[in-house]
Amino acid sequence: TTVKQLHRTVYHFQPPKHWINVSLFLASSFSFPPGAFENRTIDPNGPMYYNGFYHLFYQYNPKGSVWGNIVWAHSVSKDLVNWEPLEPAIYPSKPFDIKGTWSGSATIFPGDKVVIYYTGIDAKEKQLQNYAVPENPSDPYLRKWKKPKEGNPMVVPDNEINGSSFRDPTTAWQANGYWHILVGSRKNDVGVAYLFKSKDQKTWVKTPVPLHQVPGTGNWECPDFYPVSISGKTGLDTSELGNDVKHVLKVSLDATRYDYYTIGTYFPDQDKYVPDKGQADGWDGLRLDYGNFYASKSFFDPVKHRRIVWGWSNESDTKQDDVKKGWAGIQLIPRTVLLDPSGKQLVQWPVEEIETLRGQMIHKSNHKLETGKPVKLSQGITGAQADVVVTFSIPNLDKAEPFDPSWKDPQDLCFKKKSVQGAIGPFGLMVLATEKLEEFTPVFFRIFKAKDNKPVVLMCSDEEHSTLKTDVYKPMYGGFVDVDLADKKLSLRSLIDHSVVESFAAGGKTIISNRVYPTVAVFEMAHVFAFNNGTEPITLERALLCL
Ligand code: DQQ
Repeated sequence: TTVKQLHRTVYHFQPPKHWINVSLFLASSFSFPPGAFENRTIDPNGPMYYNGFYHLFYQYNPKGSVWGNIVWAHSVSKDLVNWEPLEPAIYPSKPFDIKGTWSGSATIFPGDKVVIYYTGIDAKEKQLQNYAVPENPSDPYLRKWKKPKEGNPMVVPDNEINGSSFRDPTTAWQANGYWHILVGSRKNDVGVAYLFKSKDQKTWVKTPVPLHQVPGTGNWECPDFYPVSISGKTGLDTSELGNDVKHVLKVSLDATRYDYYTIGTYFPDQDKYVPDKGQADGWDGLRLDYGNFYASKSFFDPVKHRRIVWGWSNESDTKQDDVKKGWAGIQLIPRTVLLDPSGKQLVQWPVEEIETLRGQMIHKSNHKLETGKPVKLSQGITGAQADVVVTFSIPNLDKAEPFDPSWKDPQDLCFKKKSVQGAIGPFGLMVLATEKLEEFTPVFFRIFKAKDNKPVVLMCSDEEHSTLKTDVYKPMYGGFVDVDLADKKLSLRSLIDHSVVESFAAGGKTIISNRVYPTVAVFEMAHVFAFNNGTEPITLERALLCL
């Protein structure tokens, strides 16, 4: 017997099947033998560009689709679209990592010297930081890695450090004559990013005070610390400093399983990072993605001078079905990351290479969206794999409902307004939708008006009707979109791929990623609609559907 794969993604990274130059139009209902994808991918590790190849490592269980037996699986690509799987690069083999090789990062030191820092779990379940280097640096694939005796384990937890929450070393950066790395941790409920300094990249000394710590946030996993350019449109290498530079500190909060970041100033001479005024530090902070996205990691791509961030999206299907499907976890489409001109947040956008997958295109323009009358965009084709780009124009902002300043949490607000018709919105897209809307995943906006008449834009996505399955986690997600709507336009791009929807509002200011498991809205039965359920008219100014 074979398992019909309704939900396996086609152009999102999954091991070991790689997607080879497929057009997004690959709608046939293919089947895989059971056990063919016995695996689970989680955190992206050590992404880098080296010697002609992009490398992606990831936390991987080669033995099953639940967490365990963690190794660093390894794939390479020339274009971030077509991936070639290689054998695992790092796996338990030494006393300092015998119980697991957990997350970490790659650094390319001057002279093209590649080093991987990762967390090893020793026989006593203690978390240690180790390093690995290529066995043969001239092998362009960097297939084999060794863990030199000298200098390993590299950093062991001292008395102050909680040895069971001490992991995920960052890429190293240089400042003030030293190399630096962060390691995520906690002191009771205080989230901590420990800072270590080194002259020789091997012997590391902890600074007296951590680079940053925030009470009440719990364990910090997978920290990421990097510069962004204030005035430029290109990404920066990890050691860039200067007047035109701000820094980003991202941490993955174990307690909520979301990736939060702040923008701030790094003071290398004081070993200190201070978030800018107005940047919420902790659970109320900005998120890289307001949906299913965790343990992200960025790297600098020297070829296209961009910083790229990778994030992992977990299944929200039942464990049982994960095992039945034989795979679990995907990597979301890598995104370029830049500082927004406001200086107050980041903007992320799918790497341009993904557009090479675009095949058939359907255009629609200037379409009035009448209240309660959805417009089908995927006429005569499947919407199970698509790249949808739409721009809405909002003729009448005056009619927007007043915004209550006590509405702080966007996700709560999406809930609160769930069955309330608004004036401006809800309007947006319904994706992975059946003709008669038995199943659909809406991604939509509601617009309010603040006291000063400025618009407040809320983005929501509601998984309640995403599947007829009852035992699946179907959250509501929400985020605010910081735009002034001066031109009365709001854009939305959704990347749809069977069980994943990644939606980018206003050019990448706010992002929500969903994992959904339709049972009828599959393959050629899956459609894309634009809709407006608010009382005020909205125009679908432009829609582009690429399959
Ligand atoms: N997953 C890894 C850890 C990391 C966590 C273990 C985040 O290193 O803290 O597989 O998902």
